[in-house]
Amino acid sequence: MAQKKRPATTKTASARRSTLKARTTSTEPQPTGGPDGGGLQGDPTAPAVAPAKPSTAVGSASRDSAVGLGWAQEGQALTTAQGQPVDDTDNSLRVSSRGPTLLEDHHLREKIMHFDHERIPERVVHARGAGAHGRFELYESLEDITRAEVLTDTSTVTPVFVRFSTVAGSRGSADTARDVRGFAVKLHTTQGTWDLVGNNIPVFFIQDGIKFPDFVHAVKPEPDREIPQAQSAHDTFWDFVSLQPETTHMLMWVMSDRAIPRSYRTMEGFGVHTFRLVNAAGKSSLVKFHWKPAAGIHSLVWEESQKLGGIDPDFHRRDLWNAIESGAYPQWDLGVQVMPDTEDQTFEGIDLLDPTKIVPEELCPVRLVGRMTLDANPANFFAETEQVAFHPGHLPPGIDLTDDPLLHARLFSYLDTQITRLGGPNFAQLPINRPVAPVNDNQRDGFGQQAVHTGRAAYSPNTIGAGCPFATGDAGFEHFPQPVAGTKVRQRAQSFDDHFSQATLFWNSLSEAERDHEVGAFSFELSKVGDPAIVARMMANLADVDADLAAGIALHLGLTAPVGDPFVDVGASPALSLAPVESGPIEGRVVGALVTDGVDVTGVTALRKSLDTAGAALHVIAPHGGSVKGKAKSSLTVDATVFNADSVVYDALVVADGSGPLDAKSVTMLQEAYRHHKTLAAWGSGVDALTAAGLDIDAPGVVTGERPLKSFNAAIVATLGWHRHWER
Ligand code: HDE
Repeated sequence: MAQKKRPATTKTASARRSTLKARTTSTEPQPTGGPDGGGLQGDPTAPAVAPAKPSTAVGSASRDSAVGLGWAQEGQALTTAQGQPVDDTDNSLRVSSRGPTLLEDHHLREKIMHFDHERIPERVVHARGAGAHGRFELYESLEDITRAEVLTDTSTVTPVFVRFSTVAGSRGSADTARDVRGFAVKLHTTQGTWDLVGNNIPVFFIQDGIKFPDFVHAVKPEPDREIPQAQSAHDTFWDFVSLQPETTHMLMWVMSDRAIPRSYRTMEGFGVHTFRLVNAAGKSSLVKFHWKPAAGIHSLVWEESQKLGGIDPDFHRRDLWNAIESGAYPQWDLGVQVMPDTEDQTFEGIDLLDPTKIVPEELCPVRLVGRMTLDANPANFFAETEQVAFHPGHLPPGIDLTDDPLLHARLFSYLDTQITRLGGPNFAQLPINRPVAPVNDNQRDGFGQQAVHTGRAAYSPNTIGAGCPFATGDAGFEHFPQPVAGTKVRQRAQSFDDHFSQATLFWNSLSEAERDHEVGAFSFELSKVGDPAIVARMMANLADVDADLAAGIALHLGLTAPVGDPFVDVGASPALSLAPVESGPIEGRVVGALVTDGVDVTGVTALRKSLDTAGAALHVIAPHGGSVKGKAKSSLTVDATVFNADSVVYDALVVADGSGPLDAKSVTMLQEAYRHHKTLAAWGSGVDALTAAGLDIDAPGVVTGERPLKSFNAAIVATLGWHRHWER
């Protein structure tokens, strides 16, 4: 997979610090207003009056004024929710020090009452997630095909909030489970919020939203025993998908390395559905949206992802947080595949309304137009990441929908689910959800109303409010006037019937290592299914994808592979493979250095510098905490000990000269990193530790040397840039 070629726009650490400062100082209430009845009075989270454009400061900074940090907590003294100073919060009011507690203790009752109601329902899907603030900058105008300012005005900096998630697990489940990842982007555009609520996989399991509750019930823990958590490896999931062959293409993706990403930063994002862009002349084009990660697309290996589930269930959340805190800001380029809006809405024979189909990049190249940078962590997880509410129908003028039946069901669902999850219809007023564009919507009252609306005219038309707010006509969002005619039916189009050709295309496009992983994943999952009839049905479907795939799985399961009837001549799409074609960037990677007393401190320090320059971090791992001694009074601070470190949390391991002999745990870590195809390096006597661990020091991805010269450190950086060494 080619890496991105665009220049980086990463900010410096000092810029990051000033962003943080801005976040903690923007406590001033903003002016409010609008024509009669339109403003939110006394709402300290309201944005400034009708800005023509959001601030050109970085996205997160302009976002901060809306989030209104500081408003919720003022002054130094502890108070009740009513602002009454609290004398003592450690002892309840009682009759004598060992007597009954008094109902009169309002502070106790208020404190416990609030605590009792701290939880809100988690999302029914995508419950487990992590978010970040950032900015989107357009570098190529799409004026030819859309009138949306966010895609035409290259001078605008659009604030964004992104939430990544898994689908099946509950809010406390492990990050690294095999699953699709949600990739939901809220862009606060000058013309209202644009939510691009996508996934890291470009297709979906089902073609019609009416099947979504069935699919989700099948993948979630089984209802009698509530087992298993965050896993598809169980009977009900495979029962459903084996009966629903339209899932086959998506299953190929979910059983691939895409479903166990190394990091949120190393995932692609996809809008999945075909959307429509409409230009100023009213001409419509069909588009698919892509996010291409600057850090490349990389994954874990299955054993690693399983172990991480126990060793660090927050692995992805932590990685995102740490990358942003360290200034290694995650970045993606926004790309569009643009296709003509023809009468049949197909492209090269592919039905663009079928969400189980991709348009291969080789048939329709992705045009890169802008860059998203995540540069600030949330100030409060609940207020922002948990309360953010996305909706695929939040679109500015110039971006529009198509008739994809999955998309239409989503348009209903997202608004509906927030009412339960966020407790009423006013969730758009929550700071994280408030548009940067001015809001004047005539909506009034309801649970959780934060605004003090003024004026008498909350209806339209009116004269009492001088006609305000008024509908904007052509300047507003106009639905594309697509002619529609037909008979009401419960039917799918015939052009949705092919469920296998692109599954075969996907298989054909994988490298040898990726195919091994695919076979391994199917074998693992089906080995957990208790009902042989389900496995047999699934094997029959997979035989229709590819004979080698079915044979490989059958071998693992001890079965005879069925004979299928796969499509022939579907070719391959090289863009679907994750196999890198060159060494890529290593920003945000973490290298563990195994050391003991006697270590070559100068060498470790030089390596740390080289990694730091490339944006990666080095952690010193020693048999004990504190520091380790080198030669001539030098020492190194220890970041992790062999007791609390594990190979799976590192991208590479090095053994420094002067270290050793290594303890059994360290030896296991080296062997595991080797088995997981990671970069290993050692210099001086550290090389002996690799040999003593039984590792082949001449194997690909193993860097050894006498001394940590500049060229040696550069070789480690370059080797790390390949991410994994599958040849081993
Ligand atoms: Fe969702 N989905 N979905 N989905 N989805 C939700 O909305 C739904 C689908 C996606 O970080 C829910 O606010 C239906 C496709 C993401 O907050 C809910 C259907 C794609 C997120 C819902 C789909 C997605 C959600 C749960 C079939 C990729 C997390 C909480 C018609 C293009 C957003 C919520 C976040 C969340 C319904 C299919 C992506 C229940 C009915 C296809 C990234 O409304």
